Amino acid sequence: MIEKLMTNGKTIFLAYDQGLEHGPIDFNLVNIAPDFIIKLAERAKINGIILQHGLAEKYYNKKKFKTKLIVKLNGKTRLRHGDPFSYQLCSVERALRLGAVALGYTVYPGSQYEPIMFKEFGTIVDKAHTIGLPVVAWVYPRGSGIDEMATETIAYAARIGLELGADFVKIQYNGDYEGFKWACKAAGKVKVLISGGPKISDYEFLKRVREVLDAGATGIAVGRNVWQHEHPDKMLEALKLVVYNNKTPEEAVKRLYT
Ligand code: FBP
Repeated sequence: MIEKLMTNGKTIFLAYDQGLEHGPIDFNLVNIAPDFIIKLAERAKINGIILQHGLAEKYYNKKKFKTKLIVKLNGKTRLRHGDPFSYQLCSVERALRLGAVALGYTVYPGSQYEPIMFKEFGTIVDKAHTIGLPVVAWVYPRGSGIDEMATETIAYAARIGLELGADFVKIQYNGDYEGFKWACKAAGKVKVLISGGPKISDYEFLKRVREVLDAGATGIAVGRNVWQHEHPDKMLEALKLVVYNNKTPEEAVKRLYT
């Protein structure tokens, strides 16, 4: 199944779980509509869309849609303070019924709740791998005293994905190219994806994507830099040029203006 989540050996997932993680502050009157985002992914023919179970149940039609569904099994809001803890909200069985072909789960290493999330994640990996479903781990080291954007922390996050049995590990990129090569090596056989973060300029974003791929990443699982774009279809086309067709950010950025 892992290969079915790739095109030319690379992966683009569209993340749309921010409504829970950040709240509607991320959305405008257009991208606040889940069906707008699902249709966007359908038109672009990317490798998958990441949804919480609530959105999947109401908006994802497993008989109709070709875009593969990744159900995010845990989640939290930004309203709660202190060390992050993201509890499992959706079972593997429910995700399967909703049409998921892969599962997602966030762990926050360094949080005082790390052991609970690691344990839950282990149970999910066990169940998922028994039935042949890949698991995507968001590994975001967070908690007091943790510099989550330090190169060493990012490489540690990648390694945690490998140690915990993930198939894809989603980590952050701090712009340290050599450091990211090390992080990708630390992930071993686990496929490395990056998150996009808050919206940045088109060129800067495409350049970051090029860099992580060159450093050894398999792809991206991004949201805001796509659906907050004025022309999200064009941004996805530009990303496909970089990710699937090995183009430079200079070549891809032109796609946004044609
Ligand atoms: P973006 O590309 O919009 O950053 O989304 C990636 C993602 O991992 C989402 O799946 C998730 O909702 C969000 O970032 C979490 O971001 P954070 O915890 O850093 O606020």
